[in-house]
Formats: sequence, C-alpha cells, structure tokens
Amino acid sequence: RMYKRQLVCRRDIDVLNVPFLAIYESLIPPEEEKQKQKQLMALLERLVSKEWPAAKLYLYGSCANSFGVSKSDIDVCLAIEEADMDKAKIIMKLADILQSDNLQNVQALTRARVPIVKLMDPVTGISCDICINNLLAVVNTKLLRDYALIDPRLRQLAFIIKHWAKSRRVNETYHGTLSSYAYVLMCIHYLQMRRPAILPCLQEMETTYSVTVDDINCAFFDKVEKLGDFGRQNKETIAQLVRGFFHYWAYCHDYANSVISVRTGSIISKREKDWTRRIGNDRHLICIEDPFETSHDLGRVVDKYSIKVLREEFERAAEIMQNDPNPCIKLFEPY
Ligand code: 3AT
Ligand code: MG
Repeated sequence: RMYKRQLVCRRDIDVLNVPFLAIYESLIPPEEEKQKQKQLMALLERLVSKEWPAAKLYLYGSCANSFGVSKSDIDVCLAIEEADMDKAKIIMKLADILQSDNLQNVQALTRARVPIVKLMDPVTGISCDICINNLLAVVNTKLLRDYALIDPRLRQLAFIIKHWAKSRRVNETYHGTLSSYAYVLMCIHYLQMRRPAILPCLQEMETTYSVTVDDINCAFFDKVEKLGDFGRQNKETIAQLVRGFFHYWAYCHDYANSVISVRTGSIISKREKDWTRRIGNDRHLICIEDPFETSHDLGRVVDKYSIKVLREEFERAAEIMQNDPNPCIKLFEPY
C-alpha cells in the first residue's frame, strides 16, 4: 500500500512537469535577441578599439552564462591595461567615446560599488552595463555556463527559481535579498547534492582550464562534453526538483551552521570559514560561498529583516508545492 501511495504522489507531482516546462520555454530568449546582442557587441568593440587597440570586451552575466531570460540587459566587461589611469577616469573616457556615437542615455556611474557605464542602443533596443576589468565575473560566467551544458535540468530549474524570485521580489540585493548569481549557485549546489548526483563538482576534477585573476587561481574541468550524460542515473523530474529545492531551503538547510559550497560540491561549516559572527556588514545569515573568491559570502547582503522575508518566501513556496493542486499560479503570484 505504501508503494501505491508513493506512486500516486509521484504521478501527482509529475503532472506539473508540463506547466513548468512551458514556463521555462516561454522565458528562453529567441535567437533574434542573441543576434542583436552580437550586433551591439560588434559596435562596442569597434568604438573601444579606436581608443584602446589592445583592450578586449567580454560578455558576462546572464547573457553569457545561459541563465538569461528574454529581454535581459547585457553585462559587458572591458579588459584593459592602463596602469596610469584609475577606473573612474577610464569610465569617464569610455562614456565620452560612446556618447559621441549614436548610443543613447550614456551614463558614467563612477561612484557605484562597481563603477560602470550604462547605455541604451536605439538600433537594437538593448540596454547594457559596461564595467572595467571585472575578470572574475567573466570566469564565473564560464563556470556557470559549463555547468548548464552538463544536464538540461539545471537550466530549467534555475529559470524557474529566478522567475519565482523576481515575481516574489526576493531578487533585489539593494533590499537585502539575493542576486540572480546566488540563486544559480543554489541550484547548482542542490543538483550536486542529489543522490545519484545530477551535477559533478567541476572544481574537484582534473584541471583542464586554469587562469589566475586578481591573485586567485581559478581552475576547473571544462571539457564537459566528455561527461556524457552525467546525471542519467537520477530520474528526478523538473517538478520534483522544484519541490525539493524549496523544501530544502524551507525546512532542511541548517542556517545556523552551514555554508553551501559549489567549489567543493558539499556543505561546509560556518566555523571552518570563520563566518560565525557579524563582521562589518557581513552578517552571514544565509551562507553561499563564491566558487572562486572563497572569502566572499553571496548571502552577505541579507540582514535580520530580509532573512525573515526570504525564509518565509521559501516556506510559502514549499507549502504551495506540497499542497496546492495547481501551484503554478500561486507560486509566481506578484508580490
Ligand atoms: P539577471 O538575469 O541579470 O538577473 P545575471 O546572471 O546577469 O542575472 P547579475 O546581473 O546579478 O546576474 O550579475 C551579473 C554577473 O556578475 C553574474 C556574475 O557573473 C557576476 N556577479 C554578480 N554578483 C556577483 C558577486 N556578488 N560576486 C561575484 N560575481 C558576481
Ligand atoms: Mg545581468
């Protein structure tokens, strides 16, 4: 009888695969959008190389890590060696160069935590942020993209979680909730921890890709096409994974003692990282280790108010996934 009940439960949850996959499909950017991004990149490259022939432009963030939904802004990094010029000066110069072409709303934000130039291209309608020498972000973009190539369930899960987080307004770092980057790391970690595992830990495998950025050695296995169908032993469906993800963050994660770590593919202790008390503004109320900048907790933006909001949203989502026969409406209900 027990077995029969489990079967029924499984069938119940699996009717949700169709609507979840439909949401995922609806969020994928169309090919035409990718073409427009390329067109804008080509224009920017042309303008930048006139002033700085040796400089390079990289796409990073969701437009390059494969976790970008339709109509996202694009994130661009200008890699430049200008020993005698500080970032603010480069930003001003860059804004000047772009202004004089037909780009619109060019703004130099020199005093932001990460100084950027913002602009809009009227030809493609795409908005873009350009930062200077943020090469760690370019490397973590590659890591995320490589993980996405291993099993399609990662991209599906991350799109759904990001869509939920945006709908519920818990994807706003300036209000103390988590970045998209943090949510994708949470998804990767969740799939690394499944048994059988759905994702491996690329940083614990043989090094096939290695760069040193800001004195940090970033090394991992990037020949992901060689991993075959890594997660095939695990038959969990997208509906089960969405439910399991929320259940984990609502009821199972040990917020007092644990750090999730994609770098090791495991849970590590706060004590081991000395993340047990507040230092400055880092409160460590939910701990997500950056895979390369290991002293960096992506949960550090979370404060004593927003942790409550976040955990209540995880519980709300877990409860809906558990009890609502038609959860897709309520789950993504605008906050
Ligand atoms: P959206 O689709 O724009 O919401 P995204 O993946 O572009 O998602 P963000 O705009 O938050 O995410 O960030 C852009 C990239 O910058 C993603 C990641 O490569 C890098 N990044 C963001 N936050 C951090 C961080 N705290 N530490 C290191 N890298 C980060
Ligand atoms: Mg972005």
